[in-house]
Amino acid sequence: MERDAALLIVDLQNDFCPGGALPVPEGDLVVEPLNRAAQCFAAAGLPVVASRDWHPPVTRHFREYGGLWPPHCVQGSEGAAFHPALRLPEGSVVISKGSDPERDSYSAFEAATVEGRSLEEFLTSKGVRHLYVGGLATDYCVRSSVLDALRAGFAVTVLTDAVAGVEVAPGDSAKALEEMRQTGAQFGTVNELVTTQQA
Ligand code: VGL
Repeated sequence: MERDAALLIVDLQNDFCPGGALPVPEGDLVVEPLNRAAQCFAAAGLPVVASRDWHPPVTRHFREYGGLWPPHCVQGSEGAAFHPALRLPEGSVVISKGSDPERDSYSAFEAATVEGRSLEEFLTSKGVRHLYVGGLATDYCVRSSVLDALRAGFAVTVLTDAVAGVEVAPGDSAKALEEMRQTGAQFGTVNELVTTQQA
């Protein structure tokens, strides 16, 4: 990776994995490649950011209150915890989103650090210009985060072997990836990253 790169791991939480409240089929398969990617970024001294969905129990995001989804990732619950096999390197930054009960907040660019800094502020303060993105779900939070990153002027590489989609309708993930590509995202894989880094 370039010196101005950072890794964004989107919403790798229990509720989005098999057995969770809003499971992404095979969502847990992205844990292993993202562990390798995170290790690679940390070893290079580059930032690793992990976003999490962090909803209050009552929010318009949930079906019962007018939204699309069953309750998931409620603040402090087991479902909102990161997947137990996810290994975030020391110094990784966790950002939370979805706490405003009036908003869906799919995008990590709506998330904030514990100190209340936005993702964009954090990345800019670190001199980051190129974001590598993996996580869940391709057709919702990954999509929104990637499109916002491009709009904010970052170069974006989607790690295609480290994303998985909800697929409310079959083909949603492919459609989302195509939209990201047309908006300017590049595609890569964790394997490529790790191999180039070792070379
Ligand atoms: C997500 C659906 C609802 C996601 C969040 O993380 O992609 N998907 N809320």
